Amino acid sequence: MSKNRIFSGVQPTGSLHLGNYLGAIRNWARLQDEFEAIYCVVDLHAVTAPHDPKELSRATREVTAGLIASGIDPARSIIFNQSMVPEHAELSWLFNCVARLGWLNRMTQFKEKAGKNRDQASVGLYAYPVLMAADILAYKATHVPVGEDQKQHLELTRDIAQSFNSTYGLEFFPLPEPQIFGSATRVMSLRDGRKKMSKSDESDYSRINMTDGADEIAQKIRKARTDPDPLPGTVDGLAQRPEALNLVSIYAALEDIEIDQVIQEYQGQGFSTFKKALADLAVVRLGPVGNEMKRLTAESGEIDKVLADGAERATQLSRPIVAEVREIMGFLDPKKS
Ligand code: AQP
Repeated sequence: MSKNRIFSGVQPTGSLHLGNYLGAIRNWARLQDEFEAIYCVVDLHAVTAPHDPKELSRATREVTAGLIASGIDPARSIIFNQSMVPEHAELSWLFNCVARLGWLNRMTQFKEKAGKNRDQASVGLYAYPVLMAADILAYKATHVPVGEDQKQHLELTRDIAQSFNSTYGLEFFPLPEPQIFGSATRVMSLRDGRKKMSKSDESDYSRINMTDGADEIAQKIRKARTDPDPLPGTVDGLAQRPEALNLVSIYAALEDIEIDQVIQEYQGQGFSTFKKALADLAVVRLGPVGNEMKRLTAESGEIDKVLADGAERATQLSRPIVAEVREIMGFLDPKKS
């Protein structure tokens, strides 16, 4: 029996950070055994906000290096950049004509990202979830690893698939299921435990980049915001302490253990001791990944080869699916008549 297929993407909008690693990429590497996996550097999504062209190509290579260095094997899984496979943009347009304005108006990420200056946001930022639906359905992916923040977009993908199927009276698209990890980690900013760690945060001290060296990692953790109390004796004791909870959660994720176990080991200790242990652990876990990323990006030919090969394999999968969509919708192909 053929394996189920997963699709997931990451934007080349800046430097990859610990949140991307623990919340997504590390898990994607683990899913390769169970699924046929397609991982996409979603560069078309990255231009929904103003961008620097040189930085886009640099970040595209660096993100690709991050995927490989985190254990995604380009021989087993498909790794490519979205703009190289035109089926994404084409299917996205067709889905723009399936999705309803009311559905998009409910998307909270657009509201957050557009902020108060909504009239100045790009149409692309508004239609972002429709492109995401096209990314997934161009491969008839059955599962999508998503964090909490992307669940609403996956619901929209299912709505689009269902609406397409019922309009044309076919079971053409699967309704993709979220693939949520038991230990999924939402990593928060080191400066504010209520905000997620993000590439676009102005402060570099808010995040640990995957390419940060040992000294930078240690310094950022040392300077991370905390409160004056020692670590509590139970997980409930972290409830009103978002910064403390964040650091304990990061430790648990890096060590692949439950938060409870971290609490048992460090209860009653102050943050100077705990931060030192966390920094040591982060350096051990992230150091080799960051070094491999640097090695791979220094040899840009290697990355470009992976992306070119991945785009070819992705095209082989998506082209016949999108051709069938065209036919179902009634577009004339004079070459066939
Ligand atoms: N802080 C986080 N904790 C856990 N998971 C996270 N992800 C991102 N930040 C965290 C997950 O990483 C995957 C790729 O995300 P993305 O780069 O495509 O987009 P994003 O979620 O918008 O990430 P950023 O860092 O916040 O980027 P910007 O600043 O450009 O918007 C996704 O699976 C995401 O859930």
